[in-house]
Amino acid sequence: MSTIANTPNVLEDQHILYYNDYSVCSLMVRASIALCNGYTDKCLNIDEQPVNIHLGDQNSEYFLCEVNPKGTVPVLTLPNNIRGRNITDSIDITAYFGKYYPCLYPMEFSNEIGSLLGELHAINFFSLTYTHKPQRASDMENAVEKRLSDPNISARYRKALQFKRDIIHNTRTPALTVSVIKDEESKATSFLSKLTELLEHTSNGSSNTSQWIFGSLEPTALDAHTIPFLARLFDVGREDMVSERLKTYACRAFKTKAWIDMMGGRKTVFSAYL
Ligand SMILES: N[C@@H](CCC(=O)N[C@@H](CS)C(=O)NCC(=O)O)C(=O)O
Repeated sequence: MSTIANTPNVLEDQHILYYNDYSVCSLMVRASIALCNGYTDKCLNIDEQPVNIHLGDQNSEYFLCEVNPKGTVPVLTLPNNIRGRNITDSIDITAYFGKYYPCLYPMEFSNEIGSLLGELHAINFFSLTYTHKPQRASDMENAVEKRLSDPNISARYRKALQFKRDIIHNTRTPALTVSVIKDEESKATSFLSKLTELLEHTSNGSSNTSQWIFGSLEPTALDAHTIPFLARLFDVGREDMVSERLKTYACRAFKTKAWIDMMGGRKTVFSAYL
């Protein structure tokens, strides 16, 4: 896997998508394109660059100082190297893709999609994923501390690493306490029950055979973000949180060529934390 050490060569109209195969938010944005390919004739030039977040590539000087100070993936850079305009959040990246893939936000559902995506991303995925793997948080802290212990790093890099360390302290380590995990589970349950209702509404008493949440012919942004989330819940043994209706929905989605090609048989969680 590549290390993010140097400024990549970028074509004029090219976007770069920094991602990781085991990052649920990266899978959400990649699914936004993968599921919708074939439903657009517009072309989006994207160079997909893997970032090995388990080896710490997101903590490199280049990544923290030039790509994303939060040291997270996914990140989308815009064409012509517009500095300081990288998109560093998966909801915003999918919204940007919506200009090229209108099926992601059909007009009649776009408000509901926005509000449900907000609800999904208010869930701390870290709490649900690493519930029984607290070493993930300490591994992250140690990786940053190790880089900070090098006396020869530049002042800007030291500052960036200290900022990243604060993020880990504030958002990762506390996410694994019993009470926070409980809160995140109940947020997830509430989100999932809304999806079950929507799917029941779509399939009940109508001849609609669409496989997607809103019964549309094409997948929306809500499908693109929900499918990786469900895959993640299954991978960490949380299938008991998922209704039968949602399981049927997920199984159908996992059989699409787009999903199979994107996942290449991988789980959504890095093997060391399974
Ligand atoms: N709100 C962000 C969250 C991004 C995020 O937390 N990414 C995780 C992977 S899913 C990451 O990069 N973790 C590595 C790290 O924090 O060092 C989004 O939706 O894109």
